[in-house]
Amino acid sequence: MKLRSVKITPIAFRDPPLLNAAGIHEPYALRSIIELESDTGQIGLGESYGDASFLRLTSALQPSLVGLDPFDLNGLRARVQKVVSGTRVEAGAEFLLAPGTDPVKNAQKLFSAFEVAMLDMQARSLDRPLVDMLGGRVRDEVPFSAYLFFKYAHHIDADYPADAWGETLTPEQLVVQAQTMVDRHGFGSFKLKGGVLPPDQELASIQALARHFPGKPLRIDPNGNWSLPTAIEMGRKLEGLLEYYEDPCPTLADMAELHRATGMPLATNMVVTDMAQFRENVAANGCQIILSDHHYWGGLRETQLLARMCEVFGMGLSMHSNSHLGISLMAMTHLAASVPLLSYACDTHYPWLDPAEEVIQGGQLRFHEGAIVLGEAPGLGVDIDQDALARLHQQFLECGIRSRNDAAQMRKYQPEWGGQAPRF
Ligand code: GKR
Ligand code: MG
Repeated sequence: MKLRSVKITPIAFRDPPLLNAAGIHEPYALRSIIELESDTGQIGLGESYGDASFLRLTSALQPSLVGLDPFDLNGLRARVQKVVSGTRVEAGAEFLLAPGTDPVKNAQKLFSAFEVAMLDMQARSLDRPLVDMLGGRVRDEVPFSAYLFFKYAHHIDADYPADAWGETLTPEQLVVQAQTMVDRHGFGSFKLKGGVLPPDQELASIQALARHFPGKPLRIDPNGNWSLPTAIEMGRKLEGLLEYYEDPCPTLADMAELHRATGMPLATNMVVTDMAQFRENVAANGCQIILSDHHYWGGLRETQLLARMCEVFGMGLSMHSNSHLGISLMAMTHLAASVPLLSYACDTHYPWLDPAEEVIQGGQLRFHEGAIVLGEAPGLGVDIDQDALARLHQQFLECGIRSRNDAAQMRKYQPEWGGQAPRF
């Protein structure tokens, strides 16, 4: 079996005005959809970043993949290395919320995007679920948490009607948002995207969640937007309320100091994003929980390796997420189902997806009591809706966004927005 065609389609989908440390989401989020086809008619699917610099890399790689055996992942790696070493590293986004926007991760991002599609093809050719290419499942259901955001009611500049969620800027509104997530999807734990409002208002929001959902695990993630003194002060006030405290301050040294000062379990998807940082983290004992993301950790198998490393060093593991569609959700699910150590429910932005914007056949995937249940369908278990893909590609061509920039978007609301971190 050889790859006969490699198609990469950039798409844009509607994204709500969610607030974060960098600013605010733009009206459209970008992704790329990868479709491989073999000379035997087998397909393989992938989903990854859709910003201009990533698309340049995928286009550079594309011709060298035709003729490759889909089982030859080392062949993929060699081709990725060739493309990445010949590419000038472009400046990253103004404010890095996650390494997904960091060009330093080009090789890992590029390999991962195509590794998933090749594993999907391998699995389909064997009529097995993708998880079987990863050693088989250790669980049938992968739990996700409700990912809560402060948000505005509508975008300042969208060419479509406001979403149905409305505004969330107060603890009361946040509880309503959380309850809606539970009613719709059955989530049993909650993550609040913080670093947005003054810290005491975010504390009040966590306290309101704790009152409304007694005993349910809670987390807050200020994306490094709190200084060390603020993070220590807030940590003391949050004492007993959190299952973990995610990336409150921006550096590994700060996280280590915070852990020494508070003893709280700290999680990260910002200061441990590769094995070199993993090693530094072990030495510093900065973070005790690593939030993996196969899109920038170098693929599904590299993330399994990370999981093993976490086990060896007695750390916890869960998953980070950016705005994404169902192909990514299923890749995360197959991976998480294969990993013995999955200490916490995974993050996902998926509930924020407008159901009309999904690219897979049958529409949006459903959570069952907060989990995605893994079936027996071959590969990732999803197929592309070609009409939806064409529509979302057209939306990409027309939306005008080519690289995510939450700070520039925020300046449309607040022209003086600086975006420096830590802000509090
Ligand atoms: O999409 O606003 C967002 C998130 O803040 C995202 O960019 C982060 O990467 O979800 C992320 C996180 O956990 O840090
Ligand atoms: Mg995070």
